[in-house]
Amino acid sequence: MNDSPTEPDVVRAALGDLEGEAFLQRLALVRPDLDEALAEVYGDRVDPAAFADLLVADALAATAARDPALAALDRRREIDPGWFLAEDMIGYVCYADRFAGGLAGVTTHLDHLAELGVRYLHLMPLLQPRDGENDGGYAVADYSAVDRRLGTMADLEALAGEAHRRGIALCVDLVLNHTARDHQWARRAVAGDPTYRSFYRFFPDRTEPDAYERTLPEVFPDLAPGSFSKVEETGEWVWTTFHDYQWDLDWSNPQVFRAMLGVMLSLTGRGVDVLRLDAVPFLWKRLGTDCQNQPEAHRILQALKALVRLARPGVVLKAEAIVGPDQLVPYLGAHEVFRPECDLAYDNQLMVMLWSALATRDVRLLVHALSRRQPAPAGTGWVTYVRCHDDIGWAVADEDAWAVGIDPGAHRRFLASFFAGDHPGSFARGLVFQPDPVTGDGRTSGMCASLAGLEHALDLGIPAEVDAALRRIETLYAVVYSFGGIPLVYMGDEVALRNDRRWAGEPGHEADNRWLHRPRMDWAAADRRHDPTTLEGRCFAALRRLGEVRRSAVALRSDASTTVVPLDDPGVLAYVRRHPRAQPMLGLARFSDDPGVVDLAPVRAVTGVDRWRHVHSTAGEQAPADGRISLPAWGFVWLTAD
Ligand code: OTU
Repeated sequence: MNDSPTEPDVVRAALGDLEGEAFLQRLALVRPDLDEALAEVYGDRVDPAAFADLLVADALAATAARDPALAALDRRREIDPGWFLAEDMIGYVCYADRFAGGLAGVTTHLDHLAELGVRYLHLMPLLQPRDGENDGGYAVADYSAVDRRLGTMADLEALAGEAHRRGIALCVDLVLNHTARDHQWARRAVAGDPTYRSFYRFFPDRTEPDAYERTLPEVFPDLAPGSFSKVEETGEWVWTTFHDYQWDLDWSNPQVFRAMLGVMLSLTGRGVDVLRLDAVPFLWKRLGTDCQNQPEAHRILQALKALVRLARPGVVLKAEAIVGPDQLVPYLGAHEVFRPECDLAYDNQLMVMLWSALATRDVRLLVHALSRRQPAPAGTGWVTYVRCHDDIGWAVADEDAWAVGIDPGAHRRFLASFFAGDHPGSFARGLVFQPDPVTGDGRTSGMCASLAGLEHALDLGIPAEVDAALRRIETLYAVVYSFGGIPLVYMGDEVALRNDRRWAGEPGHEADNRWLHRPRMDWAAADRRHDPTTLEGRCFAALRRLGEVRRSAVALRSDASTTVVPLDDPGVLAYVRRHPRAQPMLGLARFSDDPGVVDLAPVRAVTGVDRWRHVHSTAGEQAPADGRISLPAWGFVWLTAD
């Protein structure tokens, strides 16, 4: 008897008739994508069809072991594949320990998230990292165990179960570009085991590293210069894009692919719904390039997606690719021919452009950059955000800046200086992260509230400045909640948490000022969230309300289209959201210290809509009259076609 996992009898024996039939249908759907991708990437190393069979067997075994409750969730999501693009998907991201002491603590704090309407919870890296410095958990020593400081796999399963009962999807980081140098694979490689030596990229001397470095940018020029590190035990060099303790995996090795697939199947088997795929642009290296966004990196993701669709049809993949817009949209499958790849990607560009507009009080760069971007392909979406655990890299495309008459280099340097509070008149209180002595560029660390001026305003003790800072925070989040994508609240922003001034005091953090914006949750502050006379109460009420309104607005779904409309006033961002099942909505956000009146004629020209009705705004009811609407300083309005 042929026991190939693609034989109907084998599949039915493993899964039963009904589930077996569904698996075979999915296999028929994804197998062409899988074969094509594997042939291109691994065709010279293995027989692609035999390798595909092996992977399908892994998928079959994982499907057979699927928990019935998770299988039921898969089924529901197959029926409603746009589940994660819905208007009620509101996200929250936190470190389990800094939010609530660990996984069990997160489970008991889900009520706090429920108040914000959260239906998507991203927990920062939670697998067992190396001891000592571990880049906030992005140096994994054991993919099969939960970080013992956070809890156990059983705690993770319990958390996923409780989240599902509350309708919350759980997102977890998967670091697939590199492992810690303390991982078993790396230890065995250093000990000379040929199987594991081929998991990494070793070089006997500097010849090849030097050749690669001629075109490789540095990710952490200050913390960890270069992209290769010396292996003390053997005297060789190993590829380390990030820190010297994070060893890049060699994805040209099919065994690496299979091992990581195993990790994905196992994590999703615990109830994880969304995998945040860290640093995906770096998976493939090619001499003479920047070794990012190579075609093979996309092929690898397409093959992984095909297998996830097969074994875990309800699971979503989120790309973390902090790259330019033209390089970014392909991670959502947008190639010449659409190829399923990741379902979600971070909208890094919107985030950068919002902060740029905040500093300059001018939206022209934002409008230009976002107008020319390709939309997310049907069935996929963005994750929109104001802040995250990383620094803000001032990824302003040269051509976008020149197009609106700005010198890109000077603008990037201005932004780094403005948000460090160095620029005259700046209200921001951040720090420069990784100043690059070669380019003069720098990135920015800091919490949303501190970058938006709250710390500065409180120090000045001027109530009007405090109001302005709170309105900036609300307006940034209003755009992120309505622009198209799953809005992701960064832990603490809901109660206007400021920078952690003691960030450098924790061992292993002193050299990395991203810890400035990775505070512990201040539960005393959070306890004031229902008191409207407090900062926390004002901020929390604003974010909660944004969520409530979003949940009731079909046109704010992630899969509604977004059209940015240039206005005559450079201080106002206007965007129209359209969905076949709803009236169009119009979002207006004012990036200016002064109130103003906006002429909506350009919006009428694009939409044909004459009459707009108030839905929500910073300050009271605001309706247009005679095709004009007045906006407060640093305020927003959401309108719907009447
Ligand atoms: C990611 O970021 C994580 O978000 C960081 O916290 C990690 O340090 C890093 O990976 C290493 O695991 O360069 O400055 O295009 O920009 O993966 C942050 C993607 C980073 C990279 C991104 C990376």
